[in-house]
Amino acid sequence: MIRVEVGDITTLKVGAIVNAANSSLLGGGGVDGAIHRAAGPELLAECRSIEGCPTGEARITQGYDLPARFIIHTVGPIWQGGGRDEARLLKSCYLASLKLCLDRGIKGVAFPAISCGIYGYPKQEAVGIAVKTISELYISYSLNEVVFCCFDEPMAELYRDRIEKQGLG
Ligand code: AR6
Repeated sequence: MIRVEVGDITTLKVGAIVNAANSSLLGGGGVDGAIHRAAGPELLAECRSIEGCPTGEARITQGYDLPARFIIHTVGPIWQGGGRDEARLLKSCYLASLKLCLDRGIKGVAFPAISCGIYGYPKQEAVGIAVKTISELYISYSLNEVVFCCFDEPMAELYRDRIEKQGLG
C-alpha cells in the first residue's frame, strides 16, 4: 500500500525512514537536521564511521531514539537546471533505498520529498519520479507499506494528484 501523510517524518513508526542527507552524512538542515535531533547523538557517531555517501546512493543506520528501527540516508542531486543527470540520480536514490529495505527485510518505509527543499529540485518533476519508481517496484522489493511523508499540505496534494494519475489512488 502506498499512502501520503502530512507531518514530521521523525514521528513515524515504520521499519525505516529515509533521510534526505548530504554526501558528508554528518547532518544539516531540513529533514536531515530534524532526524539527527530526534534520533540523538549516537546517530552522528554511527554516521561518522560510514565516511560519506555519493549522490544517488544510500547507507543505512540504526534509528536510535526514533520510533523507526532504521534510517536510510540517501543523497539527492542538487538541482542545476536538469542537464546534470539530476533525474537519473534522483531515481537512483529511490532504487538504492528500496534495495536496502530488501536486504534488511524492512517491510515499511517512509520517504520525504528528496531534493525538494534546500536542493531545489522542481517539486512536480521530483514527485513524478518518486511515485513512478516506487509504485512500479515496491512490491518486488518485498515492501508492504510505503509512506510519502510531506511537511505541508500543498506537497501532499502533488503526491495525491500523481498517484491518482498513475491509477493507484
Ligand atoms: N518531515 C518530513 N519532511 C520534512 C521535514 C520533516 N521533519 N523537514 C523538512 N521536510 P530538505 P533536500 C521536507 O531541504 O532538498 C540538508 O541540509 C521539506 O519541506 O530537507 O534533499 C541536507 O543535509 C522538503 O519538501 O532536503 C542536505 O544538505 C523535503 O523535506 C540538504 O538539506 C526535503 O527538503 C538536502 O536537501
